[in-house]
Amino acid sequence: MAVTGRRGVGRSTVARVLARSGLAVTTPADADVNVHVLAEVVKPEDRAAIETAGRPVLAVLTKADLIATTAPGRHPDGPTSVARFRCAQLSARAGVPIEPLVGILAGAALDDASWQALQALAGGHSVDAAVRGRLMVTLDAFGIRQATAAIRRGATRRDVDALLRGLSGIDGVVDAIGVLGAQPRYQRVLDAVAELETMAVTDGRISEFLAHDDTVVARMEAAVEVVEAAGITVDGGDTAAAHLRRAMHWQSYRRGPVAGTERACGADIVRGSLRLWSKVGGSV
Ligand SMILES: Nc1nc2c(ncn2[C@@H]2O[C@H](COP(=O)(O)OP(=O)(O)OP(=O)(O)O)[C@@H](O)[C@H]2O)c(=O)[nH]1
Ligand SMILES: [Mg+2]
Repeated sequence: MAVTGRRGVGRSTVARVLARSGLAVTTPADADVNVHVLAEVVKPEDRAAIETAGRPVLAVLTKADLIATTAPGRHPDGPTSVARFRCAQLSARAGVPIEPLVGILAGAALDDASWQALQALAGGHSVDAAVRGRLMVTLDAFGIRQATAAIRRGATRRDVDALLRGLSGIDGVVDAIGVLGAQPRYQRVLDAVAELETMAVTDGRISEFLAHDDTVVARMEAAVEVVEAAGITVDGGDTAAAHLRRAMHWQSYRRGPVAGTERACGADIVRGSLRLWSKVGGSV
């Protein structure tokens, strides 16, 4: 994916945490999905960037912690509920759904010095200005407040790492990218298969690769991601009966009135399911 957005909105932080989550961050020229980073507002240039992207765009409202800390009142649905509400409001202006993110909290686990400082703060002790300054950079006021409150409730270091990660919203962002990326990723698989099929005519190793169990199952998995991104559930059972049932279901699906990609997905799911079925000893 490519990470886009206005200067200073938090692009570098978002790119860093996405890379750490195992996603490939690349230039706009060869990305499948754009992650457009917003902070606080949707400006006309944001709309323009989203509309002219020419590919799926996920808008991310980062610095969601600043919204949580500046909005007045109590937040009965959790500290990031204000940010989620703001995302829903801004979404109409942006023209796409928006996921909230606290980029700084999605990063690495706490180091020893930060953990000790948070424990001290939670216990009502003071910490030296340099350490406190560093905590402000890595967690900001929101992260510090959430972490110290959790420690006072008895949270362990591992609990606090998990809490901060949960509050960051990174998992929601990664899932949403997975959904948007499913179709372009599958298209890449189809393009590669078409090219390999041409090469396989003169190279037996390539036809073996294409016919290999792992290849057939990988094609099915890419196809499953596409149909699941479209909101269709695929039976994930791994018994012979489940594989056969899935094969039959998708065989009738692909014969129905469906578009080209869906037909191709159906074919890949049928082929993968039958291969898995024969591997677990299924027979007619
Ligand atoms: N509170 C808070 N601060 C953040 C968050 N994400 C980034 N920042 C801070 O915002 C500032 C800018 O973040 P960057 O990620 O460098 O932003 P950028 O868009 O790459 O900026 P430029 O490259 O200068 O255009 C830094 O001081 C970050 O620490 C966040 O989720 N919450
Ligand atoms: Mg930057």
